[in-house]
Amino acid sequence: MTQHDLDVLDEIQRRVLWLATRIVDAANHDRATGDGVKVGGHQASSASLVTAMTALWFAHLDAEDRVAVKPHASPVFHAIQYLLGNLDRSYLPRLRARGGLQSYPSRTKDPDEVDFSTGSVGLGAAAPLFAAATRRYVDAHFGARPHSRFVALIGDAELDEGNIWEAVADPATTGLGNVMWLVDFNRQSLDRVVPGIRINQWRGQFEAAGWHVVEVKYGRRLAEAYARPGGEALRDWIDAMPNEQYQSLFGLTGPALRKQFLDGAPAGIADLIESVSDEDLGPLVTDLGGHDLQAMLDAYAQCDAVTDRPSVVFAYTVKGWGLPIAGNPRNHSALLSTEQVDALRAAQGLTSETEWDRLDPASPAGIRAGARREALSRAPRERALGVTVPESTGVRATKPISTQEVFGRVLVDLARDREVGRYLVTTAPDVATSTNLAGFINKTGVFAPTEQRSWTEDRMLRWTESPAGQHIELGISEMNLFLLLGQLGLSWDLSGQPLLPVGTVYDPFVLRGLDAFLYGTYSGSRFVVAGTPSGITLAPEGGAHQSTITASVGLELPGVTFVEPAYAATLDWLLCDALGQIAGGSAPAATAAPAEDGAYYFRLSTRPLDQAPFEAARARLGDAVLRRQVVAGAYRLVDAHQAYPHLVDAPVVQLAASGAVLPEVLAAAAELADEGIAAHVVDVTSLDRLYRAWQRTLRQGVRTATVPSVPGALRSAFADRVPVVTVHDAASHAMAWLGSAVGAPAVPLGVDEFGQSGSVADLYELHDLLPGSIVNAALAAIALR
Ligand SMILES: Cc1ncc(C[n+]2csc(CCOP(=O)(O)OP(=O)(O)O)c2C)c(N)n1
Ligand SMILES: [Mg+2]
Repeated sequence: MTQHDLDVLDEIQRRVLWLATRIVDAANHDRATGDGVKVGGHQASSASLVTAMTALWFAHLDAEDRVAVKPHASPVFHAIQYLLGNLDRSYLPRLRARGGLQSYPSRTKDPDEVDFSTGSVGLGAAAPLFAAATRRYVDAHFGARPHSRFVALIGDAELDEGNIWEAVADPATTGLGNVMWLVDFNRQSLDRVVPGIRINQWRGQFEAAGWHVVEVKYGRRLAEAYARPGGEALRDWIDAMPNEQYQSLFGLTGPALRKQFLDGAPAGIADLIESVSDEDLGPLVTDLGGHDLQAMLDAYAQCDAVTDRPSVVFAYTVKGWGLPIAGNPRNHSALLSTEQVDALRAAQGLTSETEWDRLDPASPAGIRAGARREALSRAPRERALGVTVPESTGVRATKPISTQEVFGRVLVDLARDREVGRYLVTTAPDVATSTNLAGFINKTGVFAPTEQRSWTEDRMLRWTESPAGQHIELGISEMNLFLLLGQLGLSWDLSGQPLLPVGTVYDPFVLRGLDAFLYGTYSGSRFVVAGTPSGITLAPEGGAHQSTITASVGLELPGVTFVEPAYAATLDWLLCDALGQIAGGSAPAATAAPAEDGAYYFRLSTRPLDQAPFEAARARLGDAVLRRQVVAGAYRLVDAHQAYPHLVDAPVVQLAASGAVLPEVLAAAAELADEGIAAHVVDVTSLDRLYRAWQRTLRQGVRTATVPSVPGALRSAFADRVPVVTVHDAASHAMAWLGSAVGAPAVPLGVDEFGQSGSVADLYELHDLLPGSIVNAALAAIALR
């Protein structure tokens, strides 16, 4: 770069710093929220990345590159988008306001184009790595896309998050030469100056994982001082200085700064800086590479040159760079005073009339911005896959079968489908075989970037690894599972190829990856995940492997549709429907519900269930009606009045249940019939869809001050105002609301304590899930009426 170009970039970065600072300032000082809650924002964390980000957007990135921006630098991102002409000026004073700029970059909520959402530190950092792994998969299966670089801008304290190291260590992310992480190495976290000197540890960890490491430590001024006679000693002293001492220099000037700098220094250092004036000493000793545009551009070029492994750049920066709060250990959430903002505005040559202006389009800076806008503009991407997923694979089971087994079979069947098969991609954190993906893997193989020789022959499981494989195996990291699923589900956008991603995980360990699950769905990703096996029905495995709260989690997660089928055909219909929706098909006509725009969570079991009761319901209702009800969330598995016509005038109760416990519920209904009570049995296939349907009508009533109706999905399966017993191999709370929904007392049965090892019958007995308890619960529900 010529000096002229660097001067232009410098002018741009000064404007970026101003806008980012003022965006936060305006949020806090120009708007009255009237609620007494501090608005907040991060001027210091933003300033820290101004140089690196200016260099990226105004001199390095291409249109196809994708960047994750650390959460607290969102004002810098928006300032840059504004200067590029991609964001309307009206948004600038609206950081953290409803409908305005989000506090942290959001794919789904920000007005400008955000590649990766960030916020929960660590996740946004790892996301581009999994996006790059997804691109490698897409290129191998569908032909090479235009080259992209996947960049993450991350805070140095983010490296404390374990998920970072899980991502770096996983074999699925090795060798990704188009990845660059840029660590904003300001040596400060939220609370404190990060103790000691950690760079050597970080470097060692990255290098051990096969990464290329670049350090951008010093700026030009210090580099020149080091080049002078004796300069090496100066460098050694600064290198050896603990973070705490180095950071303390930022608050000092004059003789006090000199004294602090020399505290503990070996003999001779004082002489080396004797000729540096008090005025120049501060700028010299705090001259770090992360604020040197040329040094940053050189570092990016070094990363581009290494194409066989990911790169990480440690850019030494100053938190609060260019602001009066620079380097202050307490600056994380500090806001400049109005006077300080006024001074900064004046120093920019701006006034309150011109403060939000874009760069003058006729100036060299404005011309560069215009050219960069052109260079970075992207073609629109298509989200829909444009294939038709069948409504059913026609899976049939004559013998008792578990939902986990049916899940595996349906996937194998879909893999054979000419249209759909090639878009399926599965992934699991070392539980592919124990969650019944073996059939799919036998059929499609395991993905590896290059052909791998197989050393063993196993007729039951052909673990053939090649670029054609459609299963991506991960190490045991549920974080990585959900991060990868999240990126596979955004492949249409980030890699120009929609996919049908399916992941499996032991249900209790969904919680282990929960924040990454949320991250994916908050980012608008669409995928299927099966939590299997689940509940205390996984009886012998004991309390550490039995999930109880996951049904509630699935029900409550926004952007996720939770389903828990019990019978083969119901799983088949629900899974085909879910994949159909992800492929961009229409919403289930039956429910007249709005199209679901999110992921699907299937909670499954290894308990084989007799399919005969379902076949009886099928004979009674017919496939078309039954399928519609199953997809909408519930159907009447046993209609007591049809099954026991003599009970037509008997007291009525309804037993609602999901999943593995249905045999006990059916047995209870039979016992109740013997006692002269008519018990309908409702198989709740999607608690989530039922709840949403109910909520929709309630909210409609609330918003229009009218009496809510009973939604169709509930009406077709449940009897109005008839007492309910809910039975679930999950926390009893998840289904307890059904009583309210049907307008009758409810007795919720479920698992509200940790489980233990035993047989299914042992544990069902312990948790009141055996038919006898269900019968008693039914009598109680009737009595409560
Ligand atoms: C998972 C998570 N935990 C905690 C926080 C709160 N938090 C936000 S920023 C931050 C410190 C970040 O320090 P660093 O990564 O060094 O960023 P910078 O110094 O650039 O602000 C913390 C603890 C968060 N956003 N996410
Ligand atoms: Mg930091």
